[in-house]
Amino acid sequence: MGKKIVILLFVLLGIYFFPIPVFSAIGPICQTLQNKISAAYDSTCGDVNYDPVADIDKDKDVDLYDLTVFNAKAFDEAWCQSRLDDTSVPCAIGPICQTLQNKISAAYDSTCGDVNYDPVADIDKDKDVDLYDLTVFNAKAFDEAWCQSRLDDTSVPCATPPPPTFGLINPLACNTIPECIEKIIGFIFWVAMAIVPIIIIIAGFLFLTSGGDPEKVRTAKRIILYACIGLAIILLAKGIISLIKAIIGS
Ligand SMILES: [Ca+2]
Ligand SMILES: [Ca+2]
Repeated sequence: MGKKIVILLFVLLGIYFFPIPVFSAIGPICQTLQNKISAAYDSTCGDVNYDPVADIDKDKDVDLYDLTVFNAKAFDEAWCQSRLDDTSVPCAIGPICQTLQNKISAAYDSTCGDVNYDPVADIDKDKDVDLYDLTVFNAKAFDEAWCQSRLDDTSVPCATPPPPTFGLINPLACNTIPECIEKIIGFIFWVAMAIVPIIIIIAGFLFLTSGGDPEKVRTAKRIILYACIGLAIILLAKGIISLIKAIIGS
């Protein structure tokens, strides 16, 4: 009789001190919620593993507080279900990050040279706005200071286009229009220097062989005159270029 009472007392004490294994196995719904909290633990809005369902108190992060609240309710399947049903998202994107997001959307899938390419939207400055930029943004979308720093960074990663070249006169090896003009006039000058004496010799020959024919004499005089005028124009053009260069000091 006394032995039975002692055994009964031990059983009652055992139930009193170790009740959980007997009465409180975690249910499947709360298990699901616990798994979500574990997966999202130590994350905040914007993190890849952040899960608004796991953020029990909806304060934009999943931390010890959420776990503590869950542990207190871990055997209340109805409560766990209500948490699973509440898929509201506490994260709200701020106005600065919204501006940046708009820029990324507008420039999405563009590269240097495209009309809609925007260096501000090219977060990693690799000359295109693509999924990588969007992914980096999404991870920081709730960090207004970071978004501002991106908006402030207007540096352009694109290489500056080479100076325009003039294909038609490029054999003269010039890159700018004034340079090209100078080279062309220089070329004409040297051609004229070779041709003018020949023209004058021809005119002189005509003059000598005119035999007093006034028409031939006039022609010879005219050839000499035009050759001299042409030479004067070329000398003048070359002189003007030298003068301009002297004035602008290049
Ligand atoms: Ca929380
Ligand atoms: Ca990029």
